[in-house]
Amino acid sequence: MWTPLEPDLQTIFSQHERPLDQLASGERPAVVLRNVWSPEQCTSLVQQLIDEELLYDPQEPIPEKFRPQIIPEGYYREGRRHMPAYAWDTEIPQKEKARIDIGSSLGYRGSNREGFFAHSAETNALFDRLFENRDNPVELLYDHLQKLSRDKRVVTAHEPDGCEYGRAIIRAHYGGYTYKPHFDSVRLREKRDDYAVSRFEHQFAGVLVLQNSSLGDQTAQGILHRCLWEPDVDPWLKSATFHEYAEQHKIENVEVHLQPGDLYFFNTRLIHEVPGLSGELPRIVLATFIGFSPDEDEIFVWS
Ligand SMILES: O=C(O)CCC(=O)C(=O)O
Ligand SMILES: [Fe+2]
Repeated sequence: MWTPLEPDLQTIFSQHERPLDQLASGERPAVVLRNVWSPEQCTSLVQQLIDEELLYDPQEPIPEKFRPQIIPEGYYREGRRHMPAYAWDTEIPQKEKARIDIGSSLGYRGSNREGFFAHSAETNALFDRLFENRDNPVELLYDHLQKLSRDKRVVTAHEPDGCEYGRAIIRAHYGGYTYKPHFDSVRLREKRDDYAVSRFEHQFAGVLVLQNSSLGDQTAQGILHRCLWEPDVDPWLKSATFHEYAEQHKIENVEVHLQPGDLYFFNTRLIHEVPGLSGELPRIVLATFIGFSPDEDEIFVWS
């Protein structure tokens, strides 16, 4: 059975000395740390984001000012190209399925280097202000990652000239926004060899759930497939037929069932997805990418 390591650091360390190595090799699908933040802390942060008009209330029509910020499903850019590249060739993205980012996504903004670092500086200032007088979920995430690494230093990703990446991003997924089966890699997918983060051997995601989208007794949850990306999987990802490939090759998967306040880490080279659920509330997460090499002392975190 291919199952996540959980539910807390103590239990995980009693099974594995170095849990991040288990993610790097793909031996385990995820590290899940339950209830690291309370549901009340999650609700209160989401309310503050709505009050400050950084997110919109899903009960209201989409306010005009958010329209230009909407990121359609499947959107990412490659290398220095300024044209959007869609991860999936098949469908025209739908409008109501909206993603709003609070933060600076390298995947979305990285084709303009100067613009990306200027935007990241603004994000980091915004996060300083947002968490000035409240518990800081970004520090919480970095802190747990540091402990999981045992002896490495966890730092916000930066370039040799000192430019800092955004230290985390808050993403809200409205209207059943879906991440179809995909992988993430600055090295292998986005081909950003002009960024320092591309030197790491492994890329992980660290995601804290702030709000679930639920419909009846269902909630939107991520699925990890036991398949580390290789070029031969690409046609299946691009034509959105990965599930057929998985069936043919008997690829296992796990649904990682999370509540607000749960934090999980996984290897983003694993084919993964978050099927959307058009519930009452958007699924909201605090997300990071993580650069990890077994023989490097530093772990880089960005968004
Ligand atoms: O929202 C999530 O849980 C994961 C989204 C995702 O695909 C990623 O962060 O790489
Ligand atoms: Fe992803």
